[in-house]
Amino acid sequence: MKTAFITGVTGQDGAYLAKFLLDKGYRVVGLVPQRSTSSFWRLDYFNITDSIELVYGDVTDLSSLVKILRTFKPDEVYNLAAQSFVGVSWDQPILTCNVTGMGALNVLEAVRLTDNNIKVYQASSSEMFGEVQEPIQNENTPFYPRSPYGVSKLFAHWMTVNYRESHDMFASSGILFNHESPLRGLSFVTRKVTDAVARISLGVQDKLILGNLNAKRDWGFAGDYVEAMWLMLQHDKPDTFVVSTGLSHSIKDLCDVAFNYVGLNWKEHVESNASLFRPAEVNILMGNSDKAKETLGWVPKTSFKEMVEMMIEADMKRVEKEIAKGHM
Ligand code: NAP
Ligand code: G4F
Repeated sequence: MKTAFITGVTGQDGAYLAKFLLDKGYRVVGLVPQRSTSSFWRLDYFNITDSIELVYGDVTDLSSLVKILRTFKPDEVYNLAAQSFVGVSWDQPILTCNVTGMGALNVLEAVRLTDNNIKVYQASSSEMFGEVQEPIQNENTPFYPRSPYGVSKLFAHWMTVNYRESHDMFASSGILFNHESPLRGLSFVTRKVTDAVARISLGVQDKLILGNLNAKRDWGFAGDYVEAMWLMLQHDKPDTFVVSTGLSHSIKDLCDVAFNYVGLNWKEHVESNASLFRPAEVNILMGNSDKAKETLGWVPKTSFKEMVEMMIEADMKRVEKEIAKGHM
């Protein structure tokens, strides 16, 4: 039986990946930072909390990582831990760089010090493309990050490449474009929209205040994307892969699809407020994942519309339960 160690196991991707690996027969060990905000609701969603061996530790604490690797001797490490909200990265640039950037280096260093045969997956991001240098981004597109988060992810990405080349480690970097699900955090725009659509259609909210409605993203489904992470570590050599759908939609398109699903007109409910604009925006992202398709056999299965509708269905159920409990 293979053992996988996942940092960020309590996050969106961590939960989908843990479920995916458990279904494949893996022993799954998950890192849990010891602080009051940690919650297992996403693992509970799949009913897998008790199937994972949860251990306290923190990616900013190298010693905790070394101890865990020595204890559990994993075959594969998936570094998903991050301060992953781009907007907050301007308010907490140092924390973001410590967790998202240095945290990744700590994971690589822990593997090098413990057993450099362990395969490592680094969760890189399309935010590294930032102010895009080519209309469609692939593995050869130059990077131009626009946020402290994007800069810290670029540091982590290049460290992954460097450990691959310097220490002969199996360290792969997945440059994943935005991916969403019913387990997405409420601060991200897709979930903010689908949650509001549920509340507005159930009569407990009227307006939705967003920031820049013209930004465009290449949005996929998290459940599809975790398979690509796993495939990267099953490949015969470590490498860098873009994972995307190849289609880009604006926030307006997102609102249109989401409000339409419940028979509402988004223009009657959505307002744009400049206070929610970012200091430096990533205006458009659109990825080319041909390399992942040709090398790993990976293709996205879920359409943008299916993904948005899945999120609204989940939010409707959750908000209905909240209303029934009188929590509104
Ligand atoms: P997420 O839901 O925000 O999950 C982040 C995880 O990191 C949480 O489990 C969080 O724990 C954990 N974490 C935060 N600080 C930590 C620390 N100091 N030590 C250990 N764990 C810590 O993010 P996600 O959407 O699942 O994304 C997974 C990874 O992929 C992240 O690295 C993200 O930057 C990257 N990524 C995401 C996307 C996307 O569209 N989702 C695209 C490209 C790349 P708590 O629950 O306790 O806060
Ligand atoms: O949903 P977002 O916050 O995601 P963003 O910034 O693209 O980052 C996500 O995807 C990255 C991959 O490219 C990940 F690496 C990262 O960890 C995260 O998962 O914002 C998407 C767009 C932005 O252009 C933002 O300005 O939506 C725009 N937006 C407009 N109004 C808003 C809002 N974003 C948020 N969060 N909230 C708004 O009210």
